[in-house]
This record gives sequence, C-alpha cells and structure tokens, in this order.
Amino acid sequence: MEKKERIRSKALELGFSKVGFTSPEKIPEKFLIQWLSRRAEGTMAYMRRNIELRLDPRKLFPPVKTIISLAVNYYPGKIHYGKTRISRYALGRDYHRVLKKMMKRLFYYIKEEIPGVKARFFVDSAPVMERELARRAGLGWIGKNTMLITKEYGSWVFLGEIFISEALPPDEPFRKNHCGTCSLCVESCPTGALKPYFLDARLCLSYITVEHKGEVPEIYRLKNSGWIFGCDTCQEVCPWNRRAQRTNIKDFEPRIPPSLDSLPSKKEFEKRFQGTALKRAGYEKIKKILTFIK
Ligand code: B12
Repeated sequence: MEKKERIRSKALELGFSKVGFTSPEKIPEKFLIQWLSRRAEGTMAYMRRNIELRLDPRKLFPPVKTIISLAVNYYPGKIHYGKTRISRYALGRDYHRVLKKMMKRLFYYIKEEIPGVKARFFVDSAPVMERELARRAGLGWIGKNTMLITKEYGSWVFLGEIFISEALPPDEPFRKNHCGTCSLCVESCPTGALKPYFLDARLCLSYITVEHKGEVPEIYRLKNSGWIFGCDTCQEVCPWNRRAQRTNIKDFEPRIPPSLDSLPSKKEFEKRFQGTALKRAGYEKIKKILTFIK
C-alpha cells in the first residue's frame, strides 16, 4: 500500500468517517469577499482578520505541500425535543476537543510514517476555509444551505485538516452538486437567513444563539422557533440527511438533554454542561437567550 493509502486507513481506523487529500492551492476569493462585503459576518470580527491566510493555505503554513481533509460523522440519532431545542452538534462532548484528540493521534502516525515531516492540524478556529478544502479533497459538495454534504453521512459531519510538508498525490475533487432543484433548506430557514449558497449570519439562529455579541437581535424574538443553542433546520429538511447513520464516536453521544426550559444556577450550569459547546459559549449567553423563551 502506498503512503497515502496507509494514512487513509489509519484515519478510518481512528474513527474518521471520510478522508481526502488535496494540494494547497489558493481558494477562489469570490465567495468570502462577497460574503464580507455584505457584512454577513455580523459581530464575528475574526472573519475579517487574516483574509490572506484564509484564502491561501501556504501563507498560513509555508511548508505545506498536502492538506488532509477529515470528516467525522456526529449524527446522534433521533432526538425528541421539548419546547426548546439545542442543536445536535452541541449535545455531545465539545467537538473541538474530540477532533483535536483524534487528529493528534493521526498526526503522530504521520510523523512515524514520514520521518522529519512538518505538520499542523486545525479544527474550526484557524483561518481555514474548511468546507471548500473538503470539497476539493473529494469529501462532498457544498450545498445550498452552505453545508459540506457527503453522500454517506449527509451534512452531519465536522471537519478538520492536517497540513503536511510532504507532497502526496491529491484525490479527485468533488465536482458534482447533488442539490438539484431542491431548495427545502432555503424555504425552511426560520429567519430567511439563507439564499442558495449564501448565508447571512446576522439572521441565522445559530449565529444569534451562539456567536453574536451584544443584545439579542429583534429577529430572535419575532421568529423564535425554539432553538436556544445553534439551529439545525436547514439540515433537518435536507433530503441527503434522511439516511443519516448514527455516529459510532462515543464522545458524540448526547450527554445533555436536548431541551433546557429554565435557567440553572451558574454553578449548576458549569457542572451540567462541563466539556460541551454550551460551556464553551458561556453561562451569560444562554442566560440572555433563555429570557426570550416564554
Ligand atoms: C463562521 C462560521 C459559522 C457562521 C457562518 C456560517 C456560514 N455559512 O458562513 C455561523 C455562526 C452562522 C455558523 C453556523 C453553523 N455552523 Co459554522 N462555521 C463557521 C466557520 C468558523 C467559518 C465559515 C466561513 O468561512 N464562512 C464564510 C463563508 C464565505 O464560507 P463557507 O462557510 O465556506 O460558506 C460558503 C460556501 O458554502 C460558499 N460556497 C458555495 N460554493 C463555493 C465554492 C467555493 C470555491 C467557496 C470558497 C465557497 C463556496 O457559499 C457560502 C457563502 O455564504 C467554519 C469553520 C471554518 N474555519 O471553516 C464553521 C463550520 C462551517 N460550521 C459548522 C457547523 C457544524 C455549523 C452549524 C451546523 C452549527 C449549528 N447546528 O448551529 C451551523 C450551520 C449554519 C449554516 N447553514 O452554515 C461546520 C460545518 C460542517 C459542514 N458539514 O459543513 C464547520 C466547518 C466547523 C467544523 N470544523 O466542523 N458557522
């Protein structure tokens, strides 16, 4: 087996659901620039910083010759929601921690496989266009809901990347788009935040309930659909998610109830949500949002 295939099998053995290889060419700037020019990032000021690095992986990590794109299925199975809803990605252990742990293992394997290799790994927080890199590495296509959609797991996957200094042959990019004429995601978005392939974060419930800084925007009160942390509507309606398979990563099994109808004390919150994305967002955020739930 060649080096690349040995790395791929190791990644699958470690629990990654899909693995692809791509070269570190620049990312077409059109989408990001258009998104920023419409101020769609709202208060996520970090999206305006390091634009050059985001669009050019070589500027982020000059020795990079190959990018390994990794996807992990986190679908937790059928969820029965009460009055309020916490999105599926936040029900298990904080994915940043889980993916970092998995990627570290793969990273050690790669170091053994390629002595002297220089490598860095990223998940979510670095200036990396993770969805486009995943598409280029052949993992899936970018759907109208702006999600990276895989044929096997739908869009219920987290993404991460390992940048390495070794040149390995790239995989075939995913060129086909399987959304066709369907636009259920766009039609179902509770706040009208979605247009095909474009998301105005300022209106998106995921942004409002997790990322937004400052007072809760008016739209949340007007269009409240029960989502109090994240929003899964544009994924729930996607036909590619109908055949989703339950994750086999233990850390992604729900460790908190999917609904939270009253605010616990700060101490209780910290204890109950230890290690989850809710804890990462902080007590004050959830407190603010819950005041809008009647
Ligand atoms: C900022 C951010 C958000 C913002 C803005 C989301 C957005 N659509 O831009 C908010 C807070 C709203 C958000 C919400 C969510 N997020 Co988020 N988020 C990010 C982050 C940090 C950056 C995304 C970004 O660069 N946005 C700017 C736009 C321009 O880029 P884009 O996301 O790639 O989206 C564009 C493409 O789809 C583009 N497009 C279409 N065709 C093409 C072709 C090319 C060449 C390019 C470049 C782009 C492109 O159109 C979109 C423009 O609107 C990434 C992590 C990362 N570093 O990439 C996670 C990430 C995208 N988020 C993720 C998740 C899980 C979510 C939520 C599902 C969480 C939830 N349940 O609430 C929702 C989904 C909402 C949605 N429909 O996007 C995952 C997505 C995994 C996947 N399968 O796609 C990521 C990759 C994190 C991770 N490491 O797993 N997120």
